[in-house]
Amino acid sequence: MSIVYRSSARRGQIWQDWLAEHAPDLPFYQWPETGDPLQVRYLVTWEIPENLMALFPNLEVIFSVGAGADQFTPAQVPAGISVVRMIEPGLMNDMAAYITFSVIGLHRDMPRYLQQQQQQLWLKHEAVAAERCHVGILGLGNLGQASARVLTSLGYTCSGWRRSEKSVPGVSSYFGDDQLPAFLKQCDILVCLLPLTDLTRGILNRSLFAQLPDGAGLVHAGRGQQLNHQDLLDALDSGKLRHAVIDVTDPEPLPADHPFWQHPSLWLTPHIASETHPESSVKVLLDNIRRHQQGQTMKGLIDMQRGY
Ligand code: NDP
Ligand code: OXD
Repeated sequence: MSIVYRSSARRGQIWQDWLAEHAPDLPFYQWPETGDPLQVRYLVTWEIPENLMALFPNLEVIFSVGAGADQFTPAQVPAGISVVRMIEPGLMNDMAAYITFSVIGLHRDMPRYLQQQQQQLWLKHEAVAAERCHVGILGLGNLGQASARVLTSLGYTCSGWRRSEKSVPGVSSYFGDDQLPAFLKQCDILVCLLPLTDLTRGILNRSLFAQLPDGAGLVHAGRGQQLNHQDLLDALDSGKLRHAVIDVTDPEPLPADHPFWQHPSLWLTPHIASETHPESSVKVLLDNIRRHQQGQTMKGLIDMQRGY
């Protein structure tokens, strides 16, 4: 029974060394090495290789190296193969830090102060207390909840929107499409941490922006295809939205002449909000493999029909 890993060599080496010590019964190969293909039960990858089952006829589980698994289409995943995404503390902490940095930046008017610096202008603006700044998180899953925990600890008033009717302490929860308008109308800063599915593709659009308070901020770290670029530009240019922090786009990277690069009301980062940490994630991988070997449910199992 072996693992094949097909992603960054640096992380792969750290995993290989750690697994050699803690799970010597599980041979680990870095692609293009595979060992005996008939022994491969676990594939860790960002993209599914062509002819998957011809390569590894006894494969049982595909692990995404990231938190998202939208890069795998149902057609690519043969029947009977489980797909698991990464839920690990390093990713969660880094995302919470990115979202917190962005929310504080918008709440504390940093885009305006940075502009004032360019103008050599020393001018204070009235500050709004954190409790009066309402942050709404689209997608109250692992990363959304990790972000909400840090934001509420700093005094922000947080709410979240998700599909299932599960509440989170300290966060007002809204569920499903019916409750989306009520959720949106109180968001001074809207954060998107939704997975990409058929239901969330294009969700950040003109009609959604229209339901936010005038002058709201946007922080988008979900997936590029969730955002309509022209609708965002229109909302920023009209003042409907005051500022946006965008970590994910479609395509990535954007072409050189894309207006996001130069827009004064937009901060753009190159999909760096969060990344799987080699040291913490390998423990999660091994825990999941042991669960699988013992017939237990793995953490982060994807429902391919639901899309996340
Ligand atoms: P989770 O699956 O834990 O959370 C997803 C959340 O979205 C859940 O709360 C889910 O609701 C909600 N949701 C999904 N579809 C809908 C819908 N149609 N309507 C309402 N709510 C919905 O995922 P994570 O928190 O781990 O990750 C979220 C996403 O963050 C990833 O899929 C990826 O796209 C992105 N990401 C971005 C990174 C970056 O660097 N920019 C890094 C890592 C991830 P429910 O709880 O009811 O299931
Ligand atoms: C992920 C990502 O899904 O980096 O982990 O976007």
